[in-house]
Amino acid sequence: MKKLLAILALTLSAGMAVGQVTEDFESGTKTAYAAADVTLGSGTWTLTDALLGTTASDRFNGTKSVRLRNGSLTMKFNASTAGTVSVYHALYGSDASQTWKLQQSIDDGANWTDVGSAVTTSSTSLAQVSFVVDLNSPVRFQIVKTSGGTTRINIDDFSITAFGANTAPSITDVARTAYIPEPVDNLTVTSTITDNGSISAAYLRYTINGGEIDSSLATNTSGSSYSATISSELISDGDFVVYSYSALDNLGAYSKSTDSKVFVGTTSISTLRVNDMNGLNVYNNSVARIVGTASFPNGVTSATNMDWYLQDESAGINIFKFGDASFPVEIGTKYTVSGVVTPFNGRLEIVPSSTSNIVNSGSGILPDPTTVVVPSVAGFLASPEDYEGELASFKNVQISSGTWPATSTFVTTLLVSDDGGVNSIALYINTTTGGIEQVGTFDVVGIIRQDDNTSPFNAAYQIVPRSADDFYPANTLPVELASFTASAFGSGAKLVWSTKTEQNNAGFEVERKTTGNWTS
Ligand SMILES: [Ca+2]
Ligand SMILES: [Ca+2]
Ligand SMILES: [Ca+2]
Repeated sequence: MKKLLAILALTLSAGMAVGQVTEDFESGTKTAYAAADVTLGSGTWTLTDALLGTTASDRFNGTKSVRLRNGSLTMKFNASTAGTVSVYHALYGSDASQTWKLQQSIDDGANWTDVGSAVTTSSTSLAQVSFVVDLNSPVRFQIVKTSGGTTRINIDDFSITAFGANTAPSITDVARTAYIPEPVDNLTVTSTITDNGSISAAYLRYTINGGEIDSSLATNTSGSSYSATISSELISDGDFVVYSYSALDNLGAYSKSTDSKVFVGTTSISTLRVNDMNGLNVYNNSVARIVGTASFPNGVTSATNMDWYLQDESAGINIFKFGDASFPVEIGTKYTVSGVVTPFNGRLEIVPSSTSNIVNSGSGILPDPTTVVVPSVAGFLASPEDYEGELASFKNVQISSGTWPATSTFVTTLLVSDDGGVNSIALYINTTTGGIEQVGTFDVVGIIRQDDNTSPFNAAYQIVPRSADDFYPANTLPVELASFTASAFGSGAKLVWSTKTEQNNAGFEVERKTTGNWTS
């Protein structure tokens, strides 16, 4: 194994020397979208409605990439020849899928023609795409957005090989056979690997829970298709697996695919909620399956997109998906959700690719959907990230800034405080939730949402009630039932209930009636 890794390391540098033009977008600075030239390592480029992005929502290798909105990035110099053009692309932030194309000019940028077909970017993981050009004369290139309007993509590591040069293997279509690998099954990953010569070896490289890199030899199953597995004996429920394909060609040129990241089986929500020192979630772009109870309904905060919350015994998380704003979600029902771990403005989301990845599992016993009773606004502000995504209750607050809107068609944010305005938190209300004006002191229940677009993402938390029923007179926040079921039990009846919140509650009194009045 050590020998293999040494060979891979040596050939990595050999492979990189092949490129005639390589641009990693690391050396320039451009912070505004307005069209301007920027001097980069390879030469001068014109970025039109594009900038060099460095934020947590940008996807890049290194520390920068181009963030392209509705424009283009264009070389202002020629490559002397061109064999293959390769480029990495990914969606910016949570932007929707969009398309772009590569164009070439053989007359110093006077006229442009398309190279290959338009490319659709639909993933938030950087993926490489290659275009065969094979032109033995000077040529320059540009990338132009062709759809998506003001949605954005990131472009990185643009490279042009010389005409006739050996190119490293192209690895595409890296795919797991199971979206969520189960601990009892081998984790099988397939890929397509092509080369201008031939492939001498291909491997699946992986780490489990951040351990040492291991690899398993890939089998050439047919044509350019490869398959490799990680044994089920190596993986358990909740394990975090990072893997990629690597390949060597007959001349020793080496390629590696971008990393894929997945949690095996079912993962607790708190496992996913780990941020680094800059407030960036360390599992960004991983795929995970979670099981919990719906704590916030769909359709309250967005008329166009799915936006609700799921909470398990450990923590809460936002479930977000473009479209499907009317997908039915019942508070208190258990759901199994699989999707991509995606931080957005400090808010941790699971983004399912389809509603088929949201399964109502409500017939089982509900996990206890504990509503966190916040000790005080000051207590909340001491560690707000502990509450983000969870249903929380605040007692004895007053509006400390802003005025309850007069109309019933509003979205507004007020500040509320329980200590006369010394410490305050935002209260988000809209048509659904703000129907009853709160005067004086009151209690309120809501999800803790975050909307902070600046690292380290430790500000801009707000309470978002689920409906007008989430407001209560001061210090009277009552018991909220999460579930109540009755079933035959011998000649009697078995009653099972769980609560979301209990304030000032002495206990429960069960009454029954056959005919006439209720009796204890
Ligand atoms: Ca870069
Ligand atoms: Ca080759
Ligand atoms: Ca957060």
